[in-house]
Amino acid sequence: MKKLRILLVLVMLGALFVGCTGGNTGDTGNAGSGEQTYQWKFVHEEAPGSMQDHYAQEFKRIIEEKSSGRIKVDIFPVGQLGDGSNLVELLQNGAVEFGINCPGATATIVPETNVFNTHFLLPGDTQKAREVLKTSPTIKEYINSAYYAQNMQVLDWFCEGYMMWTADREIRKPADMKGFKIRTMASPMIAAMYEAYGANPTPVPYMEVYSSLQLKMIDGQVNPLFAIEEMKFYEVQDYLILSKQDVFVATFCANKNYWEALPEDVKKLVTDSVEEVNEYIHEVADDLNNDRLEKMKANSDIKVIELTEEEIDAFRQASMPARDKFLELGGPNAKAIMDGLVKDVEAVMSKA
Ligand code: 6CS
Repeated sequence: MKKLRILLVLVMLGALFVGCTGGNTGDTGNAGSGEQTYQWKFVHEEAPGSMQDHYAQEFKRIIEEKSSGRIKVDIFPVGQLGDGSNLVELLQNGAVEFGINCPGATATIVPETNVFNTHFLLPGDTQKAREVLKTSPTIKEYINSAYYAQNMQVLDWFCEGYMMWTADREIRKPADMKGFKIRTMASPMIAAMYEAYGANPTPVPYMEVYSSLQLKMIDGQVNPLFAIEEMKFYEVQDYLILSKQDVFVATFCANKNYWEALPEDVKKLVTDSVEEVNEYIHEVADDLNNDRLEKMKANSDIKVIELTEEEIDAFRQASMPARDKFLELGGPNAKAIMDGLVKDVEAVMSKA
């Protein structure tokens, strides 16, 4: 079934880009890579207007401008070519050249990324979390290489905001989560975290979360504020809990073989553009999430719950034993990754 779906997408892509080979649309005839033109497919896992879409649109704008039109980027949001895990496969097998994915979608393909599904690990301040993603030697050494082994070249890491709960009930302490059917992305590490609170984590594809909430097949879900607003989850939930137990981390990657075959000048255009997009995305992240929170408050009667430090701390304590699950799941370097990331976070937090 999965193979059939990939085949269908490949046929669709072939029809869309008939005449193009491997994302290069041709050479005008002069020697050197300077005349080569490119048409790239860029997939992401979210709706138009989302954080990932902002990232993709800004990347397209900058690189098309920097390359004076030699490079064209076509963006495919979630649903057009599949959902999160389908998109990772398209990127791995080179059917698309570039894509954004997250540790929910790569949890079984690159198990090392499950470290980002650990609660209360990255700093609670999103700008500090961003600094960890930018500077962490552990990510470079172990996680980027794990992506590489799966045919993906990591180009950037960024964070989209805190993960927050929506629910059909008030949740202030782990005991309130007993038996709570929370929709999560399909990661055994995420499942272990919610099981530690006594909840019943249930994976559901992103595009089916709204209807599953509406039909009461699940009791709640977890996502950043911008996503809760744009996917309209708040319409079918009574409570929004500002829980902040983890931040949503995203990875921008190229297909490894495609990346390696690109001329150095084109790679540089990409890496220069990525540096600018990383700045941009972290500037818009907090505003986008805050604006969407205000929009939800204005457009619904959802009850917003701000947890106190003590209430958050009770979840922190309850989550700690579940960290060990990463040692089982996170591949041969799991311990080095967990210990290293804890140290990298401490290094960022100890700066003034
Ligand atoms: O919950 C999910 O499945 C999705 N949430 C976001 C914010 N991005 C992509 C992911 O698939």
